[in-house]
Amino acid sequence: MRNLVRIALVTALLLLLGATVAGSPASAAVNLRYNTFERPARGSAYTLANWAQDGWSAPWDLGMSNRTWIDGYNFNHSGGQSLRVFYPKGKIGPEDSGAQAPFTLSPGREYYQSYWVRFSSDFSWGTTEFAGKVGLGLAGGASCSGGQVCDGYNGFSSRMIWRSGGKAAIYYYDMDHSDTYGDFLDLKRADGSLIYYPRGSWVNLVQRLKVNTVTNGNANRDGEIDIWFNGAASGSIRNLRFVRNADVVDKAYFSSFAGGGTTAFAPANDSWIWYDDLKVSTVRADICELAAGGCHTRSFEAEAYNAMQGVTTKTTPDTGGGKAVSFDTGDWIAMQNVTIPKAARYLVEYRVATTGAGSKLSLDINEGATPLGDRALPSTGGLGQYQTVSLEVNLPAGTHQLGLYAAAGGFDLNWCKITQIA
Ligand SMILES: [Ca+2]
Ligand SMILES: [Ca+2]
Repeated sequence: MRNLVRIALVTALLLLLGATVAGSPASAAVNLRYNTFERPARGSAYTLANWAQDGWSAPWDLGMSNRTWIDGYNFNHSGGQSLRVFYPKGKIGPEDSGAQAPFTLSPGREYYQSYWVRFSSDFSWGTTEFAGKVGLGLAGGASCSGGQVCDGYNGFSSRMIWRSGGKAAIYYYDMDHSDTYGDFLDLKRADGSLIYYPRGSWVNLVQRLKVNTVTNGNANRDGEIDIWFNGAASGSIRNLRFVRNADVVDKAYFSSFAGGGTTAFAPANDSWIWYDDLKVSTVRADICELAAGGCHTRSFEAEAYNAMQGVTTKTTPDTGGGKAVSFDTGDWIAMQNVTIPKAARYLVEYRVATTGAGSKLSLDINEGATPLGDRALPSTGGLGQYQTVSLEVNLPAGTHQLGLYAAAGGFDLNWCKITQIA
C-alpha cells in the first residue's frame, strides 16, 4: 500500500460509502446481467463457453463459434472491445447467417434489456426482400416464434428486426398475432417519423416486456412492450396476451441473422453487426441509458492530475496528440473532485503504452485506503503504441479523489475514462 502525502478529502461519510465497495451496487437488482466484451482475448470467436464464462448461459447456440469475433481493433462502444457478428452474402437463417442463443434468465414477469448496435458502413438489408433480426430479444416458456400459433401454452417472443431500407421494428409473438408470422411495430420518433438504423454508427436499443397476468387460466389483456431508441420512447404496445399458464420472461434471446424465409432476404454483400454493452435486468434503474443524461461518464487527461509522486510528462504520439504521463514502479497521480452521482458498476478505461509485459496499474479512492482494483497491462508493442484496456469496479456515490498507482511501472498513460455500466 502506498505511503501517502495527499490532500485530505476523507470524511466519515466517504469511508462509510467506501466500505460498501466490495459488494454489489446498492441499487442493482440481483437479476442484473451485462456484457462489455472486455474480458475475452481479442481476435477470437466468442463461443458459448466464452459467454458462459461472462455469466451468460444458454442450452444451445448457432453461429457463435464460427460467425462471431471479439473486435479489439476497429470498433467498440465501451472499453477496447466489442462483439462482431458476420452476415455472409447470400445466406439467411441462424444456421448460415449471424448467431443465435437463448440465454437463461431468472424467471420474471417484467424485464428490461439494453444493447448498443452498429451496422457495417455498407450493410446490406437484403437482395430483393428486406428483413433480419438484430440483437437481444426477450422470450419465455417455449418461445413461440417462427410462424407458430401462440396458444398461451407455448410461450412468446419479442425481438428487434430491420425492414426495408433498415427500418427499425419490434417483432413479437403473442396470442393474438394477426399474421401467419408475428406482429411488428415500426419504431417512431416523438414527431411520428419512422426510425431507420444508421450504418456506421452506434445506436442504443432498450426493450421492456411485461407478461400478462392470468386469472383462472384466462389471459388478462395487460401484457406490455415498450421500446426506446437512443433513450427516447419509440414504441409502445398495450393490452397484450402472451400466456394463459405460469410462463414468464426466462430468456434473453440473442437473435442476430438475415431473413426472412428465402434467399431473397440474404445480404447482397458481406455484412457485419457490432454489439456492445448488453444489459438485462428486472429493474429499470439498472438501465442507465434510460436515465436523464444517460449513463454517467467522465474522461481525464492523465497530465491534468492534481497531485502526483514520481511521474514525468511527455508529448504523446497517440491519436489526438497532447501529453501523456510516464510511470515507474511506485509512482502515482491523483484526480480530485471526481463526482460519482450514483453507486453503481463502472467501466474504467486506461489509454496506455507499455515497454513490455508486466506493468500493473492500481486504482483507489480515499487516499489509497479503498483499493478498487488492479489492471495488469499487456505489452502494447512499445511506448509509441497505445491500446485501451479496462477494468470494472463498483464506485460509491460521492465526490472522490481518484488515485492511479503504478504497482509495476514501465508505462505511459494518456487518458482515463469512467463510464457507468448499470
Ligand atoms: Ca466493450
Ligand atoms: Ca493526455
